[in-house]
Amino acid sequence: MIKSPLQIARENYSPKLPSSLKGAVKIVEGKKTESVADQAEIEKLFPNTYGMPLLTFEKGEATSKEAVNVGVILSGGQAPGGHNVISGIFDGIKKLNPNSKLYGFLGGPGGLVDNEYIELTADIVDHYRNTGGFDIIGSGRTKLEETDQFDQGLENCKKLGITALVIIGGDDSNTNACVLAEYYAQKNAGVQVIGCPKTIDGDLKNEMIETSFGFDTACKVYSELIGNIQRDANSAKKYWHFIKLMGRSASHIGLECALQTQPNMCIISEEVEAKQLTLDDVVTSIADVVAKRAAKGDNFGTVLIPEGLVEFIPAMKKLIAELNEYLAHNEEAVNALEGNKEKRDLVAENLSAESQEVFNSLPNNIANQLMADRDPHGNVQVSLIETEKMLIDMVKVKLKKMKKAGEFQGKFAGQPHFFGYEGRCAAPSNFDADYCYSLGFTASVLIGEGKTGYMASVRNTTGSADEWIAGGVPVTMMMNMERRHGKMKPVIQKALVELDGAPFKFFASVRDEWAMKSEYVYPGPIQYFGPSEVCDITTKTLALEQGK
Ligand code: FBP
Repeated sequence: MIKSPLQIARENYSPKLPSSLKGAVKIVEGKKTESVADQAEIEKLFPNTYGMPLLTFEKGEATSKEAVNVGVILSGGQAPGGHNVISGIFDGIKKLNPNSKLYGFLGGPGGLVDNEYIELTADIVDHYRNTGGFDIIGSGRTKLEETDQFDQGLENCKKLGITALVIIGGDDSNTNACVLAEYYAQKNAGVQVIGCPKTIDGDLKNEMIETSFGFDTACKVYSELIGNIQRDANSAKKYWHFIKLMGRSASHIGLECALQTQPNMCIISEEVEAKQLTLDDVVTSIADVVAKRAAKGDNFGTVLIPEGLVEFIPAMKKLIAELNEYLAHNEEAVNALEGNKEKRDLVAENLSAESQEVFNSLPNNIANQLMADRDPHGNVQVSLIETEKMLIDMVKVKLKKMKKAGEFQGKFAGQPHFFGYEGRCAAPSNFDADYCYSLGFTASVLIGEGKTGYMASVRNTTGSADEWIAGGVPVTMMMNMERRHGKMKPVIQKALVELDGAPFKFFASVRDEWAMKSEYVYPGPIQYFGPSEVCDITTKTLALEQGK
């Protein structure tokens, strides 16, 4: 493989660890925990893993540990730093005992069930240190939730002598990891399960998990690109750039990128829902800013759009729920039809009058995209919906009307963009490289201490890495009951943007000014080597949340 000079230099980067993980580690038990809601139901469903104490690590006395065989799984979408979680686990279990072994299940959770794996030796791991991507073992979206899969997985672990699994994933994957931990504990199967918080979306966070890994790098990459586009916009002064950003339901990525780049507008889905805005309200708010800027001669600008926006517009949300329900039972009948028009007509006939009206008012391509295949969790694949193009078209129509009414004198030319895959496999920033390595190392300590049903946690992340607080959080602590596929299920509570949180409040206090001025910020590319205040900086979201 030909490596770039940066790749070669990054291979030699030593990720920073919290001081408690540097030598021998002592584990300190904190208070017993409770789930965030629905305590009685969750306790009943997780009799073996409910209520366990919080754990933190401190410097301790060296003790000898037996060798362990550990299996690791990467689950869901890629996020920068996954390879460092794996190298952290590898170094951590070798520190416990040099004869420990690490196996990687291939292609996501399905690899555990199908017994597809490789042994991750030093040669392999060294090759991937501080690199982006999940290609060391691949990832996948197979859900681990059936007891058949658990039993098959257990059999495969037994064959390899694996006594602990680390599942690196988002809220759904960690929910499933917790169910698996409970199942194995109940069976006395002798396999521990530890989770690790991954997702660029930033929606797996709470009091004990400050951020999911990958969010930092992905946002920095998107912000670099947005900054470049803004500089182009401010130079040519002829385009409005509509930039959709990944993040699934939550708008954390959009908000963070706005804080980093100061665009003219950033729509926050959670606010749209709270204010019960319609699609027309959103379009009008953009058209108003376009018209006001045009009045001072600025026929250009930037609008950031979270990828999940359509799901947060109440009428669209209702439409999507009806589509999910109808398609779940009638997918074959719809797919049997040849043309998209026929498909749309059949689907429309089976919607409520209100949803039918919304569905029929959408541009055809958007209606088609809303009918496309669901992901394995039954959700609309929001990354496939071209909201950015839809909004450009709708704003154009609105401005035409405004022109006729004498409310807009100017030009409007929209350029659509979608940033998602560009950032998910970028080389991890120093923050993600350090954070991920620490999470992996933390997982190895939890394994060495015989823990199960815990998620690796590293806190105080706006401080220097030395002062980071490593430990474990019982996954049941993050759970509540939610309706999924028509049934109440225990799931990790998804963290959406809080409208009374510091990041949003700050944004809300400055956005009107950003809308009219063109005081864009150009963050430039991630820096890996150089002054710490440039290279080790955290996200604005974390800094604001922690009052820094
Ligand atoms: P995870 O929640 O699995 O981390 O995935 C994040 C994400 O990048 C979302 O932002 C996006 O909607 C989705 O994955 C895209 O999925 P796919 O990779 O299957 O196209």
